[in-house]
Amino acid sequence: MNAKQAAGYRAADWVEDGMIVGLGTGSTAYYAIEKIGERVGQGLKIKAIATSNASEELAKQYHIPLIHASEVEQLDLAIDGADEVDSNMALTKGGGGALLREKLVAINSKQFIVIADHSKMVPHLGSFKLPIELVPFCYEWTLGQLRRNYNVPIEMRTRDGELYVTDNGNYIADAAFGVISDPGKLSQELKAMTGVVEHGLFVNIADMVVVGYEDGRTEVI
Ligand code: ABF
Repeated sequence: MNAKQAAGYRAADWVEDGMIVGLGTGSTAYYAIEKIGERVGQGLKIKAIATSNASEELAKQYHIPLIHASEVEQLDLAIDGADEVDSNMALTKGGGGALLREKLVAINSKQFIVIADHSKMVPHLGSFKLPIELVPFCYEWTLGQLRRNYNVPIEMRTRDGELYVTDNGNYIADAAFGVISDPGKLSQELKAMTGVVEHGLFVNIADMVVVGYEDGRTEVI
């Protein structure tokens, strides 16, 4: 069992009968969905909302019943990965491009559990480039404003030579801030910018972190 699998499998223990569960995105969330799917196969009765088309397809493979957000007012539990986790449980997310749906699911869940292999635990956020989701309309202007505001390398994410398009039809810029000393302040500044849809800083959103280790151990923070 690898570190991501250990964390993902352990987090599935918090899923109980009757819950509405948010399913995260990424290779760690993959294992949580796998274990939840296994338990659904053994009779666990839940409903779920996926944070990406990829996780939706995976849930369908495991016959995890999916519902639309309009059918519920709140989720009981969301389980998702992260690119970085700092000592205050602030997160960098969005390496997988699903940050907008991930944040909507996380903030509309009674409990948000982050699952991460130990390499994601950092003293300060920022080594991982911060994903910022931009409206396509005149994104060049928004990108220019970001570069002027912060004077750090910010590049548009591409895939196969084209601009990467999120499941929501937006673009992503990845910003190499380096150490982010005040994630809360940066989070508020970015959200105030016209043209910025969302960003990958999750501040004061995580309730718990399940850290996985290569020997299969897990640590709950
Ligand atoms: C997703 O999980 C993203 O927000 C984040 O980028 C990714 C982490 O990837 P992985 O679990 O594959 O390391 O939630």
